[in-house]
Amino acid sequence: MKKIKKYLKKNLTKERYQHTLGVAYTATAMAMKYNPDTTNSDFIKKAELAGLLHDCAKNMDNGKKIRICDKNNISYTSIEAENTFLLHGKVGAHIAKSKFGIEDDDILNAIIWHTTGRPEMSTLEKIIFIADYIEPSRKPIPDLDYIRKLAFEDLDMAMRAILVNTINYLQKSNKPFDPMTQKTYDSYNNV
Ligand code: DGI
Ligand code: FE
Ligand code: FE
Repeated sequence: MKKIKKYLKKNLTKERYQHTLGVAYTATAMAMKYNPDTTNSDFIKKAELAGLLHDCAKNMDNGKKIRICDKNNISYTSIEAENTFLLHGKVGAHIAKSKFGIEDDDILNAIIWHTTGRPEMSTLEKIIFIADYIEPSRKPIPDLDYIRKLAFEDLDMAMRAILVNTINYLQKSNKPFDPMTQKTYDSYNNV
């Protein structure tokens, strides 16, 4: 944990580091609420680790992210190549694994999918996706405090509310959709 925080402090902007700590403790609190096995705190620890590492590649320069993908056989789409910020999850998971020895697939997937989501996410994946959106230092977004409450009541309702906001935001600002963002949205609106 110390080594990870040191890396983050060095490689992230001050604001991004602050956001990261916010996601880590929000995810920790959510994991306390949604822990599937209350005889131990493994799940809570996983949420903290995934929260700490989810944006570890966020401030990396674009060329470096692409080089890391190419070197390590991490595939990416043309949309990801053109909007390289979409790659910070995949590259972040690679750093989590190669630099910090994280092998747990649930943690790695939570990092990989935290920006676009994906259909049929695990509880940990949902927690990181939601914590990323609601952590205390997030700038005000429509319905934010309503979603903060939902997050501790019903994970899927919180997911749906965030996806609706995200799709609206992307449409309004004419940003290209990653097909996975659309797929995630559709999966929540056909239930
Ligand atoms: O890294 P963070 O800023 O903490 O959060 P994030 O990784 O969830 O990224 C959030 C941004 O990603 C937000 O501005 C919405 C945007 N986003 C999510 N899905 C898509 C997307 N942007 C584009 N262009 N396309 C998407 O499908
Ligand atoms: Fe992110
Ligand atoms: Fe984030």
